[in-house]
Amino acid sequence: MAAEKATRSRSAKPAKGGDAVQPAAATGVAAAFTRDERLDAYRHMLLIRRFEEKAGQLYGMGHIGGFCHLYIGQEAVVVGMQMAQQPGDQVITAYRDHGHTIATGMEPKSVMAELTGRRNGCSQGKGGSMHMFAPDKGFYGGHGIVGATAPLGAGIAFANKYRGNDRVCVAYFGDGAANQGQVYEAFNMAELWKLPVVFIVENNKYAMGTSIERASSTTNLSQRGLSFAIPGVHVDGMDVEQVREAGARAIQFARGG
Ligand SMILES: Cc1ncc(C[n+]2csc(CCOP(=O)(O)OP(=O)(O)O)c2C)c(N)n1
Ligand SMILES: [Mg+2]
Repeated sequence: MAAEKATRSRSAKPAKGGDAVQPAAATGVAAAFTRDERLDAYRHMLLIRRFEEKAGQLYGMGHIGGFCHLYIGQEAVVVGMQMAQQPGDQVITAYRDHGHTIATGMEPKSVMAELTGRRNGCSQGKGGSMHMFAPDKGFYGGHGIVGATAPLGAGIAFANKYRGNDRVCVAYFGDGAANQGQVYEAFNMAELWKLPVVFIVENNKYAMGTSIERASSTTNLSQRGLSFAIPGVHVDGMDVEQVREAGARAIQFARGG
């Protein structure tokens, strides 16, 4: 009872800048969301959505230089995964990274300052949209090279295993990236060395202008790891509860080696 009260008062605050998504209170992988967890998830998804809408406007007005890839529509993926992680677990993603920076607890002001090229941005205004970084929050970027987050994520997981720190790295990439050779080299090493890494394919059905049907010989990307003995599940990325549940199972599996 006392523990429940403490949880309530902690998460009853509105999501504001710099609040990371809270890890799930329950340890069971199939546990249902509590009311507070639902609110926390909703507030973070909404924060990311509103942030991205503003970023899109500012880009259109010419205040954001270079690239600006928005995460609108994919909010439930990073928020659900973040809830499934434990403190200390790491995240690495490609260039569609504003949602990941906010979910891991980066101050939205410093993300916006980075987008608009200011010195108080999280990368001193020199990285812009694709190159944000906050290792103190377990966030390892923000990478412009499509597919590279698979081997980089496996590398972070290799370091975790070497150090015996019990951390898991969650490595995101897109459906287009899933056709790259380096992804499969990383899959092979990850399974061969039992690295604590979870690969998340964010399948938004397009890679630039090319649909997945035109670019991929098989379109159920969750099965791409099977020939390396890596199990995978297809999850509805619009459903934050499904994402957390599947993510918690995957993370538990990866942490077990
Ligand atoms: C190695 C490499 N090849 C090509 C590109 C050019 N490029 C930028 S985005 C993109 C499509 C990636 O699509 P996907 O992985 O589905 O990610 P999404 O943009 O849908 O999140 C490509 C080919 C790149 N950045 N890096
Ligand atoms: Mg895509």
